[in-house]
Amino acid sequence: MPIVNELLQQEMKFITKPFEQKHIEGLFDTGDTLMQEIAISLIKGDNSQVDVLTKKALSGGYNANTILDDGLIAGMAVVGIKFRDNFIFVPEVLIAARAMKAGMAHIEPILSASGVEPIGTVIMGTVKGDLHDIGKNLCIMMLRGAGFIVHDLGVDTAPEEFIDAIDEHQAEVLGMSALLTTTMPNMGRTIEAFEDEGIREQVFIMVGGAPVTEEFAEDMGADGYGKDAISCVDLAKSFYENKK
Ligand code: B12
Repeated sequence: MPIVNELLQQEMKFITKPFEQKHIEGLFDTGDTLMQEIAISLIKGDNSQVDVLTKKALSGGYNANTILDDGLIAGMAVVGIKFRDNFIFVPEVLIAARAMKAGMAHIEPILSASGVEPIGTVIMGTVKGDLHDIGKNLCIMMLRGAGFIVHDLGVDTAPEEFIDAIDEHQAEVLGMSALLTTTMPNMGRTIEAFEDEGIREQVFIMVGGAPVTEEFAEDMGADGYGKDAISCVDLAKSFYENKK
């Protein structure tokens, strides 16, 4: 199915690389008009419209994950490419991020409302020097929805803060997020800090974020790499399952 929303079609002129055109078209291939409206509202940074449309979708029976993937994340993918290629700048991205949060505010209670016995405690944070938190927050929503207790350390988190939180909450799983190639090495530095404290073996460390790869994660000594929020949950679950 094609991109049916006219404004969204116009956005395709900003996507110049053929493989990215294919990728973006693939994100909208269900041809769902409401999901495309949510995406374009996010791209335009219209947070009140994202708020209204997300509520409309939920009351119309759309699944929270569908809205997240086919509306909000798909829209953010376009924003990312426009930002990288200098069609938009930091203020526009911040406005789009605010719109994303307006949608996520309705989705979070649904994804978090599992009511099951907690599986375990996870500490999550974005590494030192990095202010990106949308992906981390999505992971946290999904982890809570899957039955984990999650302590969110926010952004720009120093190695000692991760160590203190693990100690304070007696957590066994740590998740670090990084979105910048310049801050990715801070994941490795955090792992070294755990080694220096002699507590590396007590903690399962998982990492993620758009520029992070499986290979990079392995090289710096992480226990797991997740490409999205679903794999983040799978990783945390696998740790507890292997412990049994
Ligand atoms: C939104 C955004 C911003 C916003 C952040 C707002 C916020 N509250 O987060 C603002 C405007 C503040 C911003 C600032 C900057 N940004 Co920026 N930003 C983005 C953008 C467009 C989207 C990121 C995003 O939210 N994606 C959507 C989420 C859902 O995806 P995600 O984060 O990857 O998370 C998913 C997975 O990776 C995974 N995951 C994430 N974390 C974890 C953790 C674990 C444990 C696991 C298992 C999985 C996992 O699950 C998530 C859900 O599926 C990206 C482009 C892009 N496409 O990535 C650029 C991008 C990351 N930014 C970039 C840059 C350069 C900057 C700035 C340096 C710009 C500047 N000149 O000031 C600053 C840096 C500020 C800082 N110190 O951090 C570059 C990075 C380039 C590079 N190679 O390092 C990018 C790639 C844009 C580009 N193409 O050039 N940015």
